[in-house]
Amino acid sequence: MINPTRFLSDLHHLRSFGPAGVGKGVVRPAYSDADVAARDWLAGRMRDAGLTVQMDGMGNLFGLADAPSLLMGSHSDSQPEGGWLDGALGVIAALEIARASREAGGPPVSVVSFQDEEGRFGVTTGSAVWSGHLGQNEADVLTDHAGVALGDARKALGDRVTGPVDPSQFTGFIEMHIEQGPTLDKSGEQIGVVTDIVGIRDMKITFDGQQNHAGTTPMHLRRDAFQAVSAFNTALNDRFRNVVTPQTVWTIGHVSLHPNASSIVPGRAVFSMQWRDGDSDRLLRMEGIIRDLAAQVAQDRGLGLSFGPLLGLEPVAMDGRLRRALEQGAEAVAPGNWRTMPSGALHDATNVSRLMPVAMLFVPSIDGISHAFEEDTAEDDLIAGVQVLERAVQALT
Ligand code: HGY
Ligand code: MN
Ligand code: MN
Ligand code: MN
Repeated sequence: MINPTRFLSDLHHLRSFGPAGVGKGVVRPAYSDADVAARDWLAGRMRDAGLTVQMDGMGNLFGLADAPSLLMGSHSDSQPEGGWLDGALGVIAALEIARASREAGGPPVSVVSFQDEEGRFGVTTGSAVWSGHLGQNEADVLTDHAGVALGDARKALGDRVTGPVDPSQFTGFIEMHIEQGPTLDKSGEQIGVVTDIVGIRDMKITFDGQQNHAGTTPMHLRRDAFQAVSAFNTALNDRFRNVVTPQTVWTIGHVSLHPNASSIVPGRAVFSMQWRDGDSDRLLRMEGIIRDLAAQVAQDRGLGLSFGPLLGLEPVAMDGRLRRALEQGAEAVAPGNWRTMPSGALHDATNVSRLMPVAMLFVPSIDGISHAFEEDTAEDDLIAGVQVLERAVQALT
């Protein structure tokens, strides 16, 4: 039987690594001191649970049960301003299931905390490398917004790295997560069983203009890199209108201006362009529009233009057998009070689906808020989710 007190106690303990303030979220980006310290603590909890600890070169942390086993988990890194449950919930829920199953003489369950799911260096880079979607050499040259290379950042792992972890020992992967959107919170349902996960594209774009004096340079002579970003964004929303659906989303979430001073016409703007949809063809059409429009804006304004590497993941469907086990568990724990739903957020399960069957379970996010310090979920819902996992694991053996 799962132990809700032990589960909640560990979940709150993980929150103490990189705390943003009392009762708030966390600041625990991949390879930060807080992230590495959290992995050390998690490794100890895995050992306490009788699991064999291994860490691969990316910092993906595994607690291994006897093979073959089911793998469960998520990630313990956070966004630069992250909630306390995003990723952490799936890792601690997996730990509780592994412990409970072992105590009851049940099926072996292994646990994982993937590294850099939140994309300090790209898109879900830890599980992307483990699954073979991204080569280690390709990953190592990816840089964060400060220009730090992943290959340098991961040196923070030191001698914790034990070596590669063979995926063939796992029979499937189940990831529990908060929904991170408003659907369950609005409907009042307690559980979401995921049908599929959206696809994503992410690319840095750079406009190079002419840095100049903000007082003396007439407007018509400027080659202002920020004005170009602004014009691009406005025109993009218009150009997308006939291509997108209500489920399509796109975001410019990071802009860096050089030299970023009030009295200087910005000479350079580097910004992130991210877009998501459940249809790969639509993602491709959007890419074409982005590239064409950026080229047009650059040409009209006499600016240089360059694109960074196009990162991305395809949409994926969940495995039918694992999904049915979660659905039966949901009906037993929350009769008539659950639904099936797609995921608009990305998850490590997308990468892991290259290696084995995967499925995902959601619990509600209060007010649909995530990737923000306010992110939270009712305790009853957290526990209900772990109870669904427990039933699913029993049904799968
Ligand atoms: O952005 C995402 O969907 C994920 O939380 N990294
Ligand atoms: Mn997450
Ligand atoms: Mn996230
Ligand atoms: Mn001056």
